[in-house]
Amino acid sequence: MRKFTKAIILGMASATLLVAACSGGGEAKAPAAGGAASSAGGAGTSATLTLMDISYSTNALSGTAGQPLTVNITNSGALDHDFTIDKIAGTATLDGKDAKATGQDVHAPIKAKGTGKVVITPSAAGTYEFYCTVAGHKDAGMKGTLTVK
Ligand SMILES: [Cu+2]
Repeated sequence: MRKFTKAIILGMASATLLVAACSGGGEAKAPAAGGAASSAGGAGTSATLTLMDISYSTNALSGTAGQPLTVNITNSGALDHDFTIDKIAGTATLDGKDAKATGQDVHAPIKAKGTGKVVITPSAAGTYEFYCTVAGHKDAGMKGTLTVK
């Protein structure tokens, strides 16, 4: 009687193992969730701006007060150009260095065929004109508006 009971228990145990083996090993596992969603990254936004002879690739940039706006600038022209904002409260850097200049809160000169990374963290919402200070360039159309919300 005791042996018989033991055999039943062993039988049940091995049946359970078989079921476990089937359900576990058979099907291909779905890829783990996650990995699809890219991380939101840090705060702030970025934009690209190309300086040409004589225009900007865009006349409209936008940012958010208190958050860094990174502007990746490429000068594709044969002339030196710049990206300048006379008055905007906050901080601004060009390639990691303070981009403030006399009379200008942002002044980022970019040599012909050069590049630069401007990071502006405006402290207040508003609209700010950006332009090229090289004589005649602003009048020729090298200007635009940065809108900060
Ligand atoms: Cu210019």
